[in-house]
Amino acid sequence: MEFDINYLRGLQVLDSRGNPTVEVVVVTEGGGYGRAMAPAGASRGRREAVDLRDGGSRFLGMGVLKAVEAVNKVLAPALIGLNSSNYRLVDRKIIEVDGTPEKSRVGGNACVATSLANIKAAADTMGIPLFNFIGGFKARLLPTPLMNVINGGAHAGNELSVQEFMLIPVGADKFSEALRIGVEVYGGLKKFLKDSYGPGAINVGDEGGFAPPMRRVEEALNALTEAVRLAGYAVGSDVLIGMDAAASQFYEESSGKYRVDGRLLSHEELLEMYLDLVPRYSVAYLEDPFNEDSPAMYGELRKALKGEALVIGDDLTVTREDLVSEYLGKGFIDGAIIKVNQVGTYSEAENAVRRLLTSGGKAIISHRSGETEDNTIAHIAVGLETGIIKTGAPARGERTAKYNELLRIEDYLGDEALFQRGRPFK
Ligand code: 2PG
Ligand code: MG
Repeated sequence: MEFDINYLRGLQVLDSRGNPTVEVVVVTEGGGYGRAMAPAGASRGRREAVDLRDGGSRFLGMGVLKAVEAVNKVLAPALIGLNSSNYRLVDRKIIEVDGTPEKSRVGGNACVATSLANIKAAADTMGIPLFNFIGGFKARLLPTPLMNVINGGAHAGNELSVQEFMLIPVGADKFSEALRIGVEVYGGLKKFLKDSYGPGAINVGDEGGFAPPMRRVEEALNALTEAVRLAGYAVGSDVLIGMDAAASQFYEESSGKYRVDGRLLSHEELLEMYLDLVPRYSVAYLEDPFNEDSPAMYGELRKALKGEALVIGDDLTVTREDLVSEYLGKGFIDGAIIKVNQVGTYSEAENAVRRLLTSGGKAIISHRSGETEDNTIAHIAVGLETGIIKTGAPARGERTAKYNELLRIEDYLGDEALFQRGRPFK
């Protein structure tokens, strides 16, 4: 049978931080070829799938030879002979042979690379782009990009507590135009930071955004606002602003408070801070505004915002269908970040996306801070028609790999391509 997997092999390669990661190649009887690489997060939710790392001194303990061995000795024998296009069955087999809730036996890194390589091999066997395999020939919606242009938190060597400051180019009719706006504002920001903070301020962090020596949330928001103006656009209509606080990272268990801008804030004080910033800076998107053990606070914020900005879970929801369903149902969140490696297999991530989209929620297909040149998430965003993608600054190859693939998909779709001007954030 041409779709049957007849070759499946893992390899240790490097990610964008120079850490080892798992690559998997799948080939089908019909000659379909799929290759995928596992990304890696720095600010990880506690309930995420666990990556298998070797420990010891080689690669500073970050090696993945154990995970690669699990691909070659555990997953390959179980999957060879299965029909790759029946990817839900393939993923179920991965889950079954791993047998742990957090994929800790073969490793989440082994699982995600295998699962994604499999769908790519199936698409290639059919001779169609991956986004068509995922969403059929009706899939034609290009996503609005959330572009992280100022890096802080676990992604940068500066003192910003908030991890990501994003620009959201909504005043465009096409993905490529939105990307152009993003690139121009990124350029404006570079100039502003250099002029205001000196040349060291344009060094970049893990996701290609600048990592200026800032201390306060408002400094970053002011810089973004200036950058938008310098590029000739208007904040609020052409460009909106988003923040991923990744608040678990600056939450102190001991005091039960958040360390932000050199202050210790209670849950309520942090909520007040967001309520103050949102209208003043056209903030339309707030991700992980509270620590992952305070879901009800997300609900409080969402209620108080009255739709002015989206409240989005990431560490809170870790791409699990049960968690997105629960928190969306309770009205705590407007939607969730989707990272295949948080949950371990493509079909589990797809389940979370479908649950969100069919329940009126937002699903944001996302990269990790540790990435590779793998561009699969571009196809997942278009295939599942989520309308939103988060994949970093328009700089550094592992980030532009995704943007460039979206440009190719837009070009391939031609007049058929759809883009929602402003829409995903109303
Ligand atoms: C996040 C991600 C990606 P990391 O928190 O949303 O931007 O970071 O991959 O480090 O978890
Ligand atoms: Mg996040």
